[in-house]
Amino acid sequence: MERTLLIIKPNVVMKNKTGEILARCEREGFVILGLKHLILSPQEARLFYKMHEGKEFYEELVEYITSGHIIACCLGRENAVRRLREIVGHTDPAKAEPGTLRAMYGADIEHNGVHASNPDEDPLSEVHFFFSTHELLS
Ligand code: 3AN
Repeated sequence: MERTLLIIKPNVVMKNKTGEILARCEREGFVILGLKHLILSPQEARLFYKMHEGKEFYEELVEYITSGHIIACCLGRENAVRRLREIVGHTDPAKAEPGTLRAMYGADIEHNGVHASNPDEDPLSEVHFFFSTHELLS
């Protein structure tokens, strides 16, 4: 079973939408292999978003992801990485297909509500940023 990482970002956690989003993922055939509720430190956030360092939105991205509790979730199913990206939708909620999570829960491109691992950016290393092997269902 392929694994990927979903993050529910602070404004969506605050709106009490975590259960809805996880239920949607389960309906789409994902198994919740690991789940954590946490606040990232600025140092952790900088490390997690290291590939965006230097871009004009980097500081704001760090500020947003550290602004409150997030949910980190390891999800598994066949073709998990690509399928979750489809369900999450375009980076900019205004351009996301209706019914995708960013269209439903994102506010704008800077506050787009959820993160899903990018197939080109080592999804498993993102999973293990948050979870050690013994914390995940096998
Ligand atoms: P995605 O999360 O769709 O793979 P990335 O990896 O390009 O998008 O960007 C990571 C995060 O950085 C996005 N989820 C979004 O919050 C933020 N971001 C990306 N592009 C912009 C932008 N042009 N302006 C503001 N924030 C952005």
